[in-house]
Amino acid sequence: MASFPAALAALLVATCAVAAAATTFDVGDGHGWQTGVDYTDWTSDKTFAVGDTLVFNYTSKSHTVTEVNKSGYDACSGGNSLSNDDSGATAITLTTAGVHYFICDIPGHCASGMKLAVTVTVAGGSATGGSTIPAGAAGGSLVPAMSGLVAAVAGALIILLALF
Ligand SMILES: *[C@@H]1O[C@H](CO)[C@@H](O)[C@H](O)[C@H]1NC(C)=O
Ligand SMILES: *[C@@H]1O[C@H](CO)[C@@H](O)[C@H](O)[C@H]1NC(C)=O
Ligand SMILES: [Cu+2]
Repeated sequence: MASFPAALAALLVATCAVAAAATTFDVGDGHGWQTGVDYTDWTSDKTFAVGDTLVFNYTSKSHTVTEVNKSGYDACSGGNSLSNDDSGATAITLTTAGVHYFICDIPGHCASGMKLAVTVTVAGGSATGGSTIPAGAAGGSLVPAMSGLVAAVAGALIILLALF
């Protein structure tokens, strides 16, 4: 008969398999956050999920990481920012699905390439990389993630029953 700790470990492994997929992205990789980098190109081979973190690396005060809406992104305007930081090491955890927009608010820098748009999908959801999820539709996309969790917990319980 299996020991209780072994069964508990099986439960933890099955549950964490669903929850532990968060990724940390270094924006621009080796280039960091600066002018002259094509951030659209940088995002093109990546997918971003709720829970992932963006780390912007730059010289403090030389740039800003300013989250704006689409209008601000298109116009390179930080006037109605959702958040703003110039610490030099800005970490943004993506907490909602949809498109998130970031610009540098130093005059001229956004026009010189410092603009980043990331499409964030619900972790474990079925949305594909190229699609755009309107912020208002996030609730519906939670269903696949929740059913995945329910399946994992059910699976763990079956393992527990088999062991005892
Ligand atoms: C941040 O950028 C500086 C200068 O560009 C570089 O020396 C450093 O390694 C970078 N740090 C990280 C964590 O990428
Ligand atoms: C962005 O924010 C501004 C100011 O709050 C607002 O006027 C504008 O309609 C917003 N644009 C979008 C696309 O949400
Ligand atoms: Cu800048």
